[in-house]
Amino acid sequence: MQPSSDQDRAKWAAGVGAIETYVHDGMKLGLGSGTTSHWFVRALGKAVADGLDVVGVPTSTATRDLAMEVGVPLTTLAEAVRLDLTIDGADEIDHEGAMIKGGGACLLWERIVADASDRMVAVVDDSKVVPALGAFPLPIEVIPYEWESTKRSIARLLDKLGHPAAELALRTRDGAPVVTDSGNYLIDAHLKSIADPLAIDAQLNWIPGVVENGLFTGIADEMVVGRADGTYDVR
Ligand code: ABF
Repeated sequence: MQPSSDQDRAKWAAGVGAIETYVHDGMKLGLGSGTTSHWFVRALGKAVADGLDVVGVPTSTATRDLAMEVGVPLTTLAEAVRLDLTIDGADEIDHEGAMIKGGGACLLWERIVADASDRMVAVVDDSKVVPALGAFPLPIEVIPYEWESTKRSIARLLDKLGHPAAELALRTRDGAPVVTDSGNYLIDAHLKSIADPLAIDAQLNWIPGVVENGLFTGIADEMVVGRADGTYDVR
């Protein structure tokens, strides 16, 4: 499969750039989710076919299926214990490396795998790099039980943290709630501009019913930014 649009070429360039820059024989890798990560996984499959010796832990059932299709050997965190590196996409990333993730509904597994990794590298096309996070709605994974009450608690906390008018919406598809790989729901918080990502990241998960949130602060060590002309740079 070849990238056919400018944005796909930029995503592909980021995935290939991450392999060229960071991946070598013997590594245990976290395999991200979303279309950019999937270009990375396809390129990794090609490198494995050419002799690269790595194993991966997928961050979603979709990435697991793709890795199996393209021949990337898989393992689990139970077996690998620690990973050398996770390579994963983002919906937005600021210049310090703070990210919004979860637009693809995989944030919980992504955070678990990143947490078990010595290093995390974000792969993004250049449209994802922003001066301040928040134009992309912040995904918050909640358990289905009494989710409306959890949503009200989220609204109260966001109000306290400087976002009084945050619009919160249960993510739906074809009129039904989107269900994550862990059987949970997602609430998308439209915050417009997030002044203090660290405070929100730190406090959201204290709310009973919130499983994880998509603000990943202090997790990405570096980013590979791809461009439509097939070039990339490492920041
Ligand atoms: C994953 O996929 C997510 O955390 C993020 O939500 C999304 C980015 O998707 P894409 O690469 O398709 O833009 O990385």
